[in-house]
Amino acid sequence: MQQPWWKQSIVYQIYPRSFMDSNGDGIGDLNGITSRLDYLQQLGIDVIWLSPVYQSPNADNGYDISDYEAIMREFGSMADFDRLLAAIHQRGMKLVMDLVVNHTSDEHAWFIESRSSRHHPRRDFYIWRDPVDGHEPNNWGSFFSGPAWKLDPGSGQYYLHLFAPKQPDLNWTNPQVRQAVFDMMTRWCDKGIDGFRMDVISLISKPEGLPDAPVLPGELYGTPGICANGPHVHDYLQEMRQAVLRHYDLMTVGECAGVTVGEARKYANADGSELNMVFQFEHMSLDCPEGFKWSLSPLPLVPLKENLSKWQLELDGKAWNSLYFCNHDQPRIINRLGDPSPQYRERSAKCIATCLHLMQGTPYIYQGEELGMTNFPWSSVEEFNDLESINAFNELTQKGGWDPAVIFPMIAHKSRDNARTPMQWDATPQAGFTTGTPWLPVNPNYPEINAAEQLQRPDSVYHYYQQLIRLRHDSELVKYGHYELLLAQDPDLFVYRRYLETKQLLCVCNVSRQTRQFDLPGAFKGGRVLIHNLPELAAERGQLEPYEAYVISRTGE
Ligand code: TEU
Ligand code: CA
Repeated sequence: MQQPWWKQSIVYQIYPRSFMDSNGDGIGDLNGITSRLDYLQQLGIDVIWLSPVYQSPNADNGYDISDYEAIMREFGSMADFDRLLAAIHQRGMKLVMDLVVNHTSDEHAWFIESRSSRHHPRRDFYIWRDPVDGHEPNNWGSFFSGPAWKLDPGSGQYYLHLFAPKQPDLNWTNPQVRQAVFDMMTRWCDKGIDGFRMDVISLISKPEGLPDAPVLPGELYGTPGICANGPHVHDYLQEMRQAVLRHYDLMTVGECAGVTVGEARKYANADGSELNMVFQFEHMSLDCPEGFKWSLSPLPLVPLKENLSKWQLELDGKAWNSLYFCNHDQPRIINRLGDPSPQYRERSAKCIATCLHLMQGTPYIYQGEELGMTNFPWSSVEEFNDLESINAFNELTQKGGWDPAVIFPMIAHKSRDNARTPMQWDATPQAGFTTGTPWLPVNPNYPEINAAEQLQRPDSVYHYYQQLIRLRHDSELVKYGHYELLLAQDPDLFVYRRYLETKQLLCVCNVSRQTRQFDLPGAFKGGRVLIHNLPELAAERGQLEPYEAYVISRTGE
């Protein structure tokens, strides 16, 4: 059976602000991306996902859009965009755009009109409510601290914002809102883009009657997570499929905060009625005990294996997985699951990549992940740009009773800004990202960790990713094989089997600093080693070095 291209693709996410600055203003831009396409082509990726490049006042770095059909001034022009798209297509790659339609910016024309009067025809484009006893209409908090409602003095009503006050939520129950979004999407599709990554699409349908939400431990407000997988979300996505998606050959991935495996089977149903795949969050929450994001606990391997294995098994044949550890909202994975010390940084980066890239699903690589980039050594809250980190620090110290000296390192460890420091291209000043002053500081480790150095060194993390990508492209087994976890309770080893007809492979990763004993199962003795992150060590020697990883294959009768 002919499989769709997005099941055979590896996606590379670009955060445009931090990728490459072409004009020295310290801000990455579209021409900068165009100038680095050869690097991506050489890596071997198929699809580029661009975080938002639309007009935005940048309260949340482009996730607050004031005009869906214009390019952010700092990033360039529509002509620059057209050139970028053409250059991507010329190289046989595809482009997926970020679609942020749970909310707009408060500077979007729709919101300006909506706010202008209770009687404006666009009033109902957003979610307005009267005060209740002089207070917010319910107890919901924002994902970015504080209440999820803001009073508009002009009309005396509150509007809902699950994220920042500058990100008012669209009212998806209004058919005119849906039509306006679908029309906008159609215009982008007609331009020739190849798909959408849909920002917090699981939140667009709010629960009937907007009831109070449970207050999680350590929180001050009801959880906005109550909006996940709401009553009409699947109706809206099916409508979107009919109105827009089915007319084009697209890849669609829904960012689905709060999604369960059961819900994912609907969003990403193999019948093609909604989206192609979702980003789930469960595996990235395992180092957030009781939902407390800022915890310093490491990602625990046994629950991580259990979780990823559940998704592998329960979506197989019914939906399709996305595979990711890194994006612009997540701190660097080496600092969560690997070891950033010089001794093990590269080896653990390769080990973690092996765990992920041998699974069934579409892998996502976030810029710099292919170099083993690490968290930034933050020393004060003034260095942060991200509103989530800044607001959390202020709220937790001012209202939450936290000692700043205790909470600061926790926020520094999990801050989204860790992923947003500039891409490290070479060892020249500012890592070759800009000739000016970068909008966020470059990680001081750029003289050791940078693309130029890794491109000329055959055993670099970059070349290991290149090999993992090639492995998937060349193998039906890697792409479509079934999955079975072995040694589920082992606290150090992540070992799984993939099988398809008579072919099978074993992925063996020691995700620890321990040297471990490991006997290769008999069926794989004499098998072919497909990839190995240590040179010249026999897979059959009965032992695994710290962070050693390899994949071995076997074709049976
Ligand atoms: O993120 C939504 C989301 O649920 C979280 O990952 C969020 O970033 C935060 O960590 C909640 O505590 C998406 C985008 O990826 C993110 O960059 C945006 O800030 C957000 O939506 C709002 O558009
Ligand atoms: Ca620039």
